[in-house]
Amino acid sequence: MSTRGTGRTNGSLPQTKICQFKLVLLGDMAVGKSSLVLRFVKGQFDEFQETTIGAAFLAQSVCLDDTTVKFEIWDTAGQERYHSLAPMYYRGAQAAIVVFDITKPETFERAKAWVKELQRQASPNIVIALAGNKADLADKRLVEYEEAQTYAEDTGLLFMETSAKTAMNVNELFLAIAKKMPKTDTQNPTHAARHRGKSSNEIYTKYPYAMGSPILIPTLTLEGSQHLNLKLTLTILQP
Ligand SMILES: Nc1nc2c(ncn2[C@@H]2O[C@H](COP(=O)(O)OP(=O)(O)OP(=O)(O)O)[C@@H](O)[C@H]2O)c(=O)[nH]1
Ligand SMILES: [Mg+2]
Repeated sequence: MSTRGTGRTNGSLPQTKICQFKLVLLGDMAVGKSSLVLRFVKGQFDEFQETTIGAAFLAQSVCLDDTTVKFEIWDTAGQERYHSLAPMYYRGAQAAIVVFDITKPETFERAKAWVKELQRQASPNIVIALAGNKADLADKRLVEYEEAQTYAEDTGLLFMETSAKTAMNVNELFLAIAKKMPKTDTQNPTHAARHRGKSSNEIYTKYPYAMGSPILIPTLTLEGSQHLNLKLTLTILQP
């Protein structure tokens, strides 16, 4: 996470503080992960949303008082064959949404397994939210609200039932997560990247240089779409 622009200038209006967090969505296939992201980022819903291959990256911000919370969202693929890729996306994530489908009990069990994996292997203070999606299909419900809520309470998770289709609780879920995120400044590579005018989803690697010489910084640029593309560029800085 990183912040900038804190404080006031000459006693005038407060500047907006910007905090940035990596958030990952996990859950069984077809539970509606991509649909929740599409609803949150673009306000849209697609009945024929295609299954995700690998992972997709999108960004969206929410405003909280004097703070803009920007989420860098990794929407993972739920198909079992992509399971081994998941650590790549939840590693370093400050927040996770684990999604299940309220009409499919097996997806609730899968969600519990994801929560266990996150608790064992993700960052120790990751904020985890559980989303019982497809709440619009209440007549086909097979996971009771109380059951999921009790599990979430016992496990220390945020919990909401959502519907990507009707937009129920979608913004509210991201907002609730944003409220739980720490708003303190931490210097990290993404912070440095933004100050060099680069997009925030870049990974900078340290590179030795001699005083007075140009500094070459190999930069891995992550460009998110349906597929994950990696591009290697060289950033040249004069000291
Ligand atoms: N009724 C209803 N359908 C939904 C909802 N959310 C998603 N769907 C539908 O469920 C199907 C799967 O949605 P996706 O968003 O692709 O699910 P996913 O979890 O991203 O699936 P993978 O990418 O395969 O892991 C699509 O046909 C969506 O239109 C919802 O809230 N209500
Ligand atoms: Mg998807």
